[in-house]
Amino acid sequence: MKLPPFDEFIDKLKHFDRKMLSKAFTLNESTLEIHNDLFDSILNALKPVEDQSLVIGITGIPGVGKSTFIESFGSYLHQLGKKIAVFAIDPSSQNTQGSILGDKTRMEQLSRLPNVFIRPSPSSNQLGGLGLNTHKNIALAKAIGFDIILVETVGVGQSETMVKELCDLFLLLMMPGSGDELQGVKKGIMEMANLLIVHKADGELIEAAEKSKKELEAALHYTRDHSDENAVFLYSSLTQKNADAIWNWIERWILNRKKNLDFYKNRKKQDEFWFDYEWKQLLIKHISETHRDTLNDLQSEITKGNFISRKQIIERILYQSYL
Ligand SMILES: Nc1nc2c(ncn2[C@@H]2O[C@H](COP(=O)(O)OP(=O)(O)O)[C@@H](O)[C@H]2O)c(=O)[nH]1
Ligand SMILES: [Mg+2]
Repeated sequence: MKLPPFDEFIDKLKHFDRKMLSKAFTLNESTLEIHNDLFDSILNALKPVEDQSLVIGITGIPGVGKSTFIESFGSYLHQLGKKIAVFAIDPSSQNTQGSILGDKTRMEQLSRLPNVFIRPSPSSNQLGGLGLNTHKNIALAKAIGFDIILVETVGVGQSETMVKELCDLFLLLMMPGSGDELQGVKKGIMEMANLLIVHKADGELIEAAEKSKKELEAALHYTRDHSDENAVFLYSSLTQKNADAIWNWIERWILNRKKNLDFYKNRKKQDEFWFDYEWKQLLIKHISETHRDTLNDLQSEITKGNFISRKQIIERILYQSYL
């Protein structure tokens, strides 16, 4: 990878240079340690900024319109003068091919706007199945000075929990339609969401969308405290109807969270979560590299049908470490 001198690199990043942003994120997603080191130096060099960013996680079943929502609502936010970065997180999928193509075409207009940067989900194969350095990409986007960072969950399963650990506000998109359709959303996700949006509230779907909104509000009434009570909106990515109302709600909600310090407490907890995640990942990587032979030996024992106790695994690995 061809890179400019460090200071020039930093300067270009501060000016939202698309090519440089792309290179920087690649350094983070790379499996090469020197790339990761350079990325960390960049992050460190940019670090002491006044962070005004807002990270919004967006989830919902495939086809609910997450990518289209980002294109539509992102364009609305851009009109308000916001600098926007978009990421996708997909820890479960082995083949993200479809989503990359889908995201690219769905976010075409948005991706061309100035001060907007879209990072498609990395192909996990290329990253040895890990490549979950999205939290660091987000840290860089914050440090550079993006105002709004949108994170789309691509896979199903783990990704919602991961995104929850990355965002200040968790938004769930729902299909218009009643009870049965809602079951597509896993239990617990609805409780995790701070804001619910019944999407595709346009054309023939308007009536169904309004009905869903009422049902959701009734359901939430029993599970939520009063501050969250009205957090169900209708939206259409085609008409952008309610974009103002949604954005006003978000601004007020965030302001409240900042006032009562929950916003900052949540970020601190997330930093701790990712530190924990990171050192474990690094340890695994380190051990699989430095103890390849031992691990291979143990594996061939298993293949032969031999029993290996946990204690043996630990002893073999630690014994070798202290040789
Ligand atoms: N009628 C209508 N269709 C939409 C809207 N948003 C997205 N769609 C359609 O829903 C489908 C899935 O959208 P996509 O953004 O790829 O969903 P994702 O899998 O959740 O990212 C596409 O065919 C979109 O054109 C909307 O606001 N109204
Ligand atoms: Mg999508």
